[in-house]
Amino acid sequence: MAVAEPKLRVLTPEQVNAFQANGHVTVEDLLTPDEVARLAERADFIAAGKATHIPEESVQLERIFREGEREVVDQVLSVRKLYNLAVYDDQLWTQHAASPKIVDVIADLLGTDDIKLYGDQLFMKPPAIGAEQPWHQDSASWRDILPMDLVTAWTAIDDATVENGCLNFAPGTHRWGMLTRPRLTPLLDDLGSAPWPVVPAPLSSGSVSFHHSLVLHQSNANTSGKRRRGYACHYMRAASYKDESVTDAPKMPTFKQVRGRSFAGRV
Ligand SMILES: O=C(O)CCC(=O)C(=O)O
Repeated sequence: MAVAEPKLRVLTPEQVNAFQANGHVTVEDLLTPDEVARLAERADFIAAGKATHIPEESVQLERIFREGEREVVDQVLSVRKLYNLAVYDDQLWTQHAASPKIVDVIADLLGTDDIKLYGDQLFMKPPAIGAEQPWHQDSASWRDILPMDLVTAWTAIDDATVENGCLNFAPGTHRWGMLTRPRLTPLLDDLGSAPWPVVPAPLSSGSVSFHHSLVLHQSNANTSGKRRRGYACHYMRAASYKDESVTDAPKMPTFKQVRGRSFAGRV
């Protein structure tokens, strides 16, 4: 008997296949210019410290400011990242993290409607000083969440280019499972040469790149004169397990239900 294909809401079977093969896929122009403008305005409002409902721990400055190498002159252009924003900010939750535009794609990629938000990170990557994000697998941090197949929606607020530090992926590496140091080091030495290419994912403002939590990715320092803000929302199956024996994973606020069912005793 033929197995029924899952019904896709917005993606084509080719896009889902590309995600499964490479660990990432881009959806161009998912957001309208108005939606991006609202997101950009909210990002800067929060980065400026004007949103009193956002806890201080959700704001991280670039290292040169954290370590006192340089004094903060412009607060907005000194922030490295803002995180767990949609937990506290209704506007970002409603207009972005829980927006059907984004969540329909996540449902297609996870193959379920039962979805929770793990968290979010708004990478501000300021001009000239925005630091590099080294190669990593997201699930190496979120190692208490199983299965390790969370999906990140990374929305370009500004155009993300090779010059201002767009994401780079090592396609297919999500199929290697969790890469602990002894496995990761030789692979990192070879990345960028055959047969382990590195693929840049430049994005126009309003386009969204979706990536698997085990695919290796990084971004270079922003040495350009242009901003590169990107809002990353991380989604997981509502049926995921939380391994309570893992004590060194990030301490997260209560996970919010995005869509579908929740499950007793799970995340
Ligand atoms: O935006 C960046 O530079 C890094 C993003 C990232 O690592 C992620 O979204 O998982």
